[in-house]
Amino acid sequence: QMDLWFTENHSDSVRFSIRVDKQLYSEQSEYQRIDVFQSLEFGRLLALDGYVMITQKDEFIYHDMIVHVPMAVKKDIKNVLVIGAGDGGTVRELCRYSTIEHIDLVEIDKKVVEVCEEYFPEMTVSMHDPRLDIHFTDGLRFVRRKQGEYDLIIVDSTDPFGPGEGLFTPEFYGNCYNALTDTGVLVNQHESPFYVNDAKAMCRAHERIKSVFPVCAVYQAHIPTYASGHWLFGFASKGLDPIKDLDEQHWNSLGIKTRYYNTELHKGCFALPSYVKEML
Ligand code: AG3
Repeated sequence: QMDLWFTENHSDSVRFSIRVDKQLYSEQSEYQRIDVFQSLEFGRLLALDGYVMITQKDEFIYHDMIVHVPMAVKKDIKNVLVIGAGDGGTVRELCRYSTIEHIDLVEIDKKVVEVCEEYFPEMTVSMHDPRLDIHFTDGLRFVRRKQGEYDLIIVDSTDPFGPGEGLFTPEFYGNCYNALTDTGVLVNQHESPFYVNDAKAMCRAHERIKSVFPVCAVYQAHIPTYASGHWLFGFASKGLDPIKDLDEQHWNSLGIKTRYYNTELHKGCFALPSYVKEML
């Protein structure tokens, strides 16, 4: 009986381990270390620089929440910019909307896309959708030259160190503001409020977004394989309100079947624990 474990070092004092059957892939790309494991409980697991990015068992939670929340608030979304997200999960959920005409996916690391196409076929199903243009470049640089053209920007990045660092800077958020239409929405993965270092990163990112966007809200989801299991997303806009502008009837009429998101949960996920509210 093999006893093989994947361990993520959250910090010097917290580790998170998942028993695995075998390691399927491991390589240092130009940007980061990419690992794929096969596990019993979570199916396949993708880690970048040692941190869990997705597992087959719980990726639906993250991708439902990063895509369907903004899509239900603004129903005429046509042009979308996605930054990071090389695993394909976010694009897969976006492509379920026939109203979307075009998606620019900006992923810095081509290797992530290649590895996921091989090991996570259920996540990369839409990576060849005719509406999708993939750009292998730095998202920070890509948004600089964009002006009022996107209805939605989704920042599906790694944590604020390593290749993802630039996607948490004031400059980046300012450029996202400029790249959005007047009714545009920015959604980002907002880190976790629980462990000290994650909470610091979360607060810093939130402060910076708040200094650029008039409407800023934070919503939560339970993601078992991310640090502490309590993960946040940021919703920012030039005016649209994440709850008041939700059109439940409209979204439900689309007939998009989801395993985590629903419009009841949409209203609930913006209600935050008191200790989190105090941090914002
Ligand atoms: N994006 C990474 C979210 C942050 C994970 N951080 C962590 N585990 N410390 C996930 C990519 C899914 N498309």
